[in-house]
Amino acid sequence: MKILPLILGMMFSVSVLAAKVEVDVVGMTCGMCVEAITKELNSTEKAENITVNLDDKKARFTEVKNKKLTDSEIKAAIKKAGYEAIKIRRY
Ligand SMILES: [Cu+2]
Repeated sequence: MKILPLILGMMFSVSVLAAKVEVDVVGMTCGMCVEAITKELNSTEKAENITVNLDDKKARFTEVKNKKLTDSEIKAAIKKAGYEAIKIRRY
């Protein structure tokens, strides 16, 4: 049984999976807030599948493959849009 290459292959494919990120944002109240935040996250060119939800006040996105968007970059982008990122989760 060639189990080792299989395990290594699985580990590799997990490591290159883009992280999903969820950010709690303070201050957004309407659709224009949603647009502003989406635009700033998009302009980092390190986030994709961006969704900003007004109901739960969260921004969600996946990191572009092999491009790590750090917590401080996320906070800076949200701040640039005029809001504050208070909690960042990766999973
Ligand atoms: Cu607004």
